[in-house]
Amino acid sequence: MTTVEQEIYEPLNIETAIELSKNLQLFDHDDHLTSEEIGDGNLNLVFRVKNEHSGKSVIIKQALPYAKVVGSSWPLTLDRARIESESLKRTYQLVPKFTPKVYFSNTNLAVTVMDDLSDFTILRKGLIAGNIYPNLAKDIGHFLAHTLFFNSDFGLNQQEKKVQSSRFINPELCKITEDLVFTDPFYDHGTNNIDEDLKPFVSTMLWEDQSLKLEVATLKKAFLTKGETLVHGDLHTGSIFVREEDTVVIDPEFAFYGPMGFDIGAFIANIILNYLSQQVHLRNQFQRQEYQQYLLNIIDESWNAFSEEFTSLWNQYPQDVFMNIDGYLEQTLQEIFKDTIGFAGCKVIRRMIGLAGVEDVECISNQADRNKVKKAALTLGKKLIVERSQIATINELVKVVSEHA
Ligand code: SR1
Ligand code: MG
Repeated sequence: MTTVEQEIYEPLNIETAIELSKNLQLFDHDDHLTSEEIGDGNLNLVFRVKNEHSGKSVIIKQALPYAKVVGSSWPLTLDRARIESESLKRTYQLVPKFTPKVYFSNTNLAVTVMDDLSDFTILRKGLIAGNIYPNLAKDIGHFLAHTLFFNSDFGLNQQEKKVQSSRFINPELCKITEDLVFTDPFYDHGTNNIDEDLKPFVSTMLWEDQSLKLEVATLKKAFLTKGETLVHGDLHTGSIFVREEDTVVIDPEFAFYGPMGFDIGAFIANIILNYLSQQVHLRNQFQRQEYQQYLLNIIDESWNAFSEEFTSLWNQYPQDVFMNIDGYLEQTLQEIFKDTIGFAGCKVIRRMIGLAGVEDVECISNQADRNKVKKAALTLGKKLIVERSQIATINELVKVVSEHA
């Protein structure tokens, strides 16, 4: 039996999830509650506990002591549940509109209880279905500007930032990213998941290219060393919930103090992957062109919303005396942009050949079609990495992406 008082870790099941939510007094003891495990991610248990009569429901997320996607052979720290709940609480202070409210968290139980967003859809699924979300790009741009600015030395007291960064030391989850995003896909590594037919292409395109590896090494170094701000750390389209007009960002268990461009790069990479997959999903040429243009607009608008809002925050809430020096803002944005493109390239590549692919592409049942999309993605991902210094504006980035479908 799991009680709050005991605080002894054990994985929840549908019965103990109900028990826990009653013990937390989120429901009355005589309420008739239902519970289901709805987690479809790689790492955790997620329960929805609901009073069918009143309609009230909560989500209970619990970290497992291993990576669910692999099994108990891959042990993983429970501390990620603490990181996730602390990140959600901090983000809720900054952008409540885009963040689930946390009702309860407990480090020993590795549990976070939060808003149920059951009337929302996971963005990845919405994009695969070809849906349009008119506010998505501006919401993500706003979310990123506020979270990245107000957790950085530009927008947070610089001593407080040091204290805050110590609460988000996340070595095990960073190591997953260091391996799965920045290392393994660029070598013939056992964690990769590559169709035999694609191997010669991958070998020539990635593994034998020393100049590409030099660029990836530079990006990996930035990930390892640039503790600029509190990043979400895994901002793919499976970490975003959407309704027609609303956007909510979930799942920040990979949060740590890292480079500003990392989250934006992850978001753009996943939009790119959906864009490329629509070559197959949308067979009607007119519909495809229209939807792909919508996806290109998301890339353009999210960056523009981010940079405009970041600029406004920079001018209103400077924490550093140098922030009114001509050129400093432009130089900062340019550096973020260059990192964004490089990280996006790495993220695109990892999802095509590394552990944990994306449904947008993996759900293409015809092998030839799927591999065609993967080849286009690998070619584009590599170009983003090696040519990131030459892609100077968001319009140029959009043009490069549009040339690969
Ligand atoms: C073992 S975890 C695999 C991936 O799932 C998460 O969403 C992260 O992207 C991680 O790299
Ligand atoms: Mg996740």
